[in-house]
Amino acid sequence: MLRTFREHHIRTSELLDGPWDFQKDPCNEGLEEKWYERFPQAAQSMYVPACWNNELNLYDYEGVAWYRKTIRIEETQHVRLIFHAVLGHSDVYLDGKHLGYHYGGYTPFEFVIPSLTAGEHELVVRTDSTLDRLTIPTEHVDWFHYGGIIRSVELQRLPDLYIEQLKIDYELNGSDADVLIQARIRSLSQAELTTTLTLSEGGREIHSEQVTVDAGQSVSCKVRLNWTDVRLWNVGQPELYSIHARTDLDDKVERIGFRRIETKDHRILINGTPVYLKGVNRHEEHPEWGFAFPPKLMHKDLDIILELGCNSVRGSHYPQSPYWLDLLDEHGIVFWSEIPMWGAFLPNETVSEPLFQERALSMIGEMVSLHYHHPSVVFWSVHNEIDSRTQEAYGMTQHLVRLVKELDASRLVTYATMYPLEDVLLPLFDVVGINKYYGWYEGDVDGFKAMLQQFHEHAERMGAGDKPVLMTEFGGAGIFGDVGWEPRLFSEDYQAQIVTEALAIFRNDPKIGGTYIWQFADVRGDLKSDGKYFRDRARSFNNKGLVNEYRKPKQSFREVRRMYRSWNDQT
Ligand code: ADA
Repeated sequence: MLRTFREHHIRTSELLDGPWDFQKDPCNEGLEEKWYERFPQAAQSMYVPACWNNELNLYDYEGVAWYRKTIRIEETQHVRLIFHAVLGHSDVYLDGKHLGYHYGGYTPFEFVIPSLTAGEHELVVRTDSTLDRLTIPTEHVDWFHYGGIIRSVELQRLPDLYIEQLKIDYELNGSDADVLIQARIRSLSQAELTTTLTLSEGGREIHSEQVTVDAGQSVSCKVRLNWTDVRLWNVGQPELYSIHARTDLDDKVERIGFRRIETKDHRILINGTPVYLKGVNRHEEHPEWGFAFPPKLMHKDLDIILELGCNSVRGSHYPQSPYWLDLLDEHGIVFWSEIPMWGAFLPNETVSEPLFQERALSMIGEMVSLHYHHPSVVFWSVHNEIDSRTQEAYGMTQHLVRLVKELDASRLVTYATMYPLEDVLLPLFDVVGINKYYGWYEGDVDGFKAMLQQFHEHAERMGAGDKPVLMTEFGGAGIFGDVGWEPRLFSEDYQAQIVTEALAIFRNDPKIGGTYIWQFADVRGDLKSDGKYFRDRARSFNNKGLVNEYRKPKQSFREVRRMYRSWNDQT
């Protein structure tokens, strides 16, 4: 299931999920040997969506792998193929012809194939999960180097005139909304065609017009409406509106929520009211599924996060599934969305590389377009822990922030810094996130107090003293089941102690607007026996979860639940 609601009532689609033929290509011979025309015999079967690393004998395979699926088309028709997420580089071929290339990992890409003839067709995907110095993330990243087609592949059937995009924007004035609905209708026909575009909300028609589209062209229809007394979406008050666009033979549903986001006095305001963000960092990862995280488990994650008393989640460190965001929309939970630029070991030269920047920009564009209508998304984050002390970082960040603002001026632009006291990027952002691990990687928990005092002074000097500051990462490892009489390193007791002490410090600092504990659940780490990074990751996991990888609570979970539940949502 891709969404919690139906996106189409007229347009038909099917998921190509299930077993595909699979062949790894460790020596990268497939291109030369034209596997896109002649797929090798020895292929094994691989379930889509999945990470191949979860299958036997493929645990640490990083590199090129090929997938093939034969599809049957009953009658000649226009087809839209959507790959909802494939890790790394992907090349897609249909009947031996190259449809296109995509680089990314957590956002969809698509191909429209006009008049695909009735009969059988061979769909081949070449993927490459290799991480290097110019990929995002680069090769040194603190999560497992998974590969594969991690979200569904969808085949939609399109009529001659189809709704290519439905975009909804609004300006709020109190509880009145000036709504702008834009529907782009594209023609796949050789002739001029006319259709009726109808818009409705909650079953009530709100607009109708005739639209004529020239052969092979598209038309953008803009509809402005004034709605009075809209029900506002808020934390814990998930008021949602579904807008249904219909043409004679096609349709599309988008769901929105009305809310206004601002910052004032170091706080995030939603609809004019300050919200203190009680959050966790969540990887969309599980040892059995990797990043191909099934919807059923999203419900469980949500239940646990609600039980914990959270009102916010940071989607560390990549755009998470629309199904997950639907759930957050439906429960009034604030979400932080980010691209997978993970910088703790990112060399400065990489930051200035045009290809690296180009990839970052396209990932931002795709993230914003994927999550645009979710009211839960309050923050767009452009990077995590890059060396934010340098002019190179400043140069790149300016481009990234400018793009986000152009694409969406209604939300807050942010990032997470690991160099709060020397950071030169502060003035570029609406909100600053700080990642620090006193009590774990450095000193003891009390170190937060002095650091924050110095940070606030630094922010003042940089002209950024009025911005909200969120503690976006802090915590320590606790191995599930390791409990005792004294809080030793790696015990549940020690983890619970440093997390709760840190939370108490942050709650007493009026300039801190919220906390995101690192992290919700334990996740697989990237450990190499010959590598120098992440050597402290016992069991090959990052063990800083409040719950373990199977979502069993540690002592820290119970302690944080006690604190988060006793804190007011407002300040
Ligand atoms: C960083 C990083 C996280 C994780 C964490 C840790 O702050 O952003 O992804 O690696 O440190 O556990 O050390």
